[in-house]
Amino acid sequence: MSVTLGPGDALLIVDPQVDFCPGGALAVPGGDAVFPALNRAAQVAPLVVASRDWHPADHVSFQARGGPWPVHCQAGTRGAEFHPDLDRRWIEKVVSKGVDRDREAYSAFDGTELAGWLREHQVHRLLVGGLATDYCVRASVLDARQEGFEVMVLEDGVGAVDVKPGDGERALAEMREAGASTVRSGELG
Ligand code: VGL
Ligand code: ZN
Repeated sequence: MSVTLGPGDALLIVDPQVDFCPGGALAVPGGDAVFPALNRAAQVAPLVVASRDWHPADHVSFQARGGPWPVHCQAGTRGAEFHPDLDRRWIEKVVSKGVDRDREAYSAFDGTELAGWLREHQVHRLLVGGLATDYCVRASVLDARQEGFEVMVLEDGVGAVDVKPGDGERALAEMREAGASTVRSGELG
């Protein structure tokens, strides 16, 4: 089965950042394996947008404040940068999330101008990949469905934290349940 991208389609790359890749502060196992698929998708997508986790130094999600996570994706630091393996040439728009010190925001739609920007660009279908499947990809896909977008998840372009084994698979099942389909980068034309 193949999927042709055209007008009305956009690729959303969720948090393709250094800290979510091996060697980073909150690494997804094998997280850097998503880049070949993401880069292939970016090359054929008519429009590409990326989100970034962009936290203040004392963010509520950090363990020092009782949150679940080590310090990660602190705005302006190396760990918050897009991973060097990401082909950034096609990215037209970057949205930052998790910027309020007292509020967690996993979804790329949460507190950002993303939905409006996509509508302004006549987007009705989103191809979504990035990190991590079980947190920010999941939340972004569920919000995208709520916002009325068609969604395809790029299966070889996502990676899970898997705090509990199977979290990534369960998240994918939830996204399908919400009406998202899945596609592999090799099927894109
Ligand atoms: C994420 C945990 C904490 C993500 C962000 O991008 O999936 N996960 N902050
Ligand atoms: Zn975060």
